[in-house]
Amino acid sequence: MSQTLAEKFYYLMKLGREFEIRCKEEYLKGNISGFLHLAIGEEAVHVGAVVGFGKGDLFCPYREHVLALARGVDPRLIMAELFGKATGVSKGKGGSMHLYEPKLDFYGGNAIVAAHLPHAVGAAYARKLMGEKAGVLCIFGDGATNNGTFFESINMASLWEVPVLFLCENNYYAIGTHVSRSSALKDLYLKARDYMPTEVVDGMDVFAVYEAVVRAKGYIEEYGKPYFIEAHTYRFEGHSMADKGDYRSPRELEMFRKKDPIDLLVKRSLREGWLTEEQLRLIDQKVEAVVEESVEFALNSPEPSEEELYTDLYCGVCSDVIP
Ligand SMILES: Cc1ncc(C[n+]2csc(CCOP(=O)(O)OP(=O)(O)O)c2C)c(N)n1
Repeated sequence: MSQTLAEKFYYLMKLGREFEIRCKEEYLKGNISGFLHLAIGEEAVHVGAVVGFGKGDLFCPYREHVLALARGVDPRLIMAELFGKATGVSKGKGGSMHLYEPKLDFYGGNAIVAAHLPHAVGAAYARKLMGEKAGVLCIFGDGATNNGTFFESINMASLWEVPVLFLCENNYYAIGTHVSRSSALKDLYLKARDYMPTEVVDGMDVFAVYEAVVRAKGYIEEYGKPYFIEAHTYRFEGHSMADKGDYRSPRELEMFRKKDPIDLLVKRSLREGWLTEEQLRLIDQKVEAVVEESVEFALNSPEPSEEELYTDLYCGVCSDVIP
């Protein structure tokens, strides 16, 4: 079991890491524009949570490439979306912050901090009304817990008893503001403790995240009620490509780099005999090929047509404007 999981975790975390390193390169070449928020350093939370939760709806914030990959969204369609191409997962109209794949119950990618929390509660309410058990996984950052919609959402989820797992990814920063300068309560799980069961996990340890999420999923399925996890993690890059992240000291960065979630998984897997050097090398080769193929696909894909500007809108108003 641990062996199979270790292999799956390593593949998805490494895919997420290499995919994002390549995104950074393509952004610098000018192939990707707009916003680009990387999750390098946070792969254990994203992969552990998505694999652990399994079936159910997934709502997430704008730092969602690795979450989409872990969910099974085709890497080629994600890369094409980042390139703004018609073949992209959101037809090239969403970009990095708006990856969306309803076929996989992936409703993530939201630009407005904490705006997806009420959506997640609404979806969980709908699931409950339909008599479904699977529930909803809702991921958000530490900064989001200072937003009014956070408190409204945990209140309604608790009051209505809906199956939603709130997963707070505490990477200590909201853009350049440290959590100690924005939150009166530094232990973020305390904000939810009076409403639902809470726990804190080491977000650099993919097994710890996975196990906590499996536990939480069992709870929300059995009782149909919400649950809250705070995962401690770190982003190695700036907030977005527009941010160097130099409000953090080299010492702090160094300290967290020693806890690189992929390095930790590799060391543990070799020590426990779950994976060999040879297996790791083969997975690396596969990852390299998948990333390369996704860039080729994106480069060779067409731009969206002009008519696309008028599709997938909320109402028919724009149909009068089509040239
Ligand atoms: C409602 C709202 N307020 C402010 C912003 C500007 N903004 C974009 S990202 C961000 C920081 C959010 O930090 P956090 O929730 O911790 O997520 P992280 O970037 O660390 O993953 C802010 C304030 C926004 N997008 N939406």
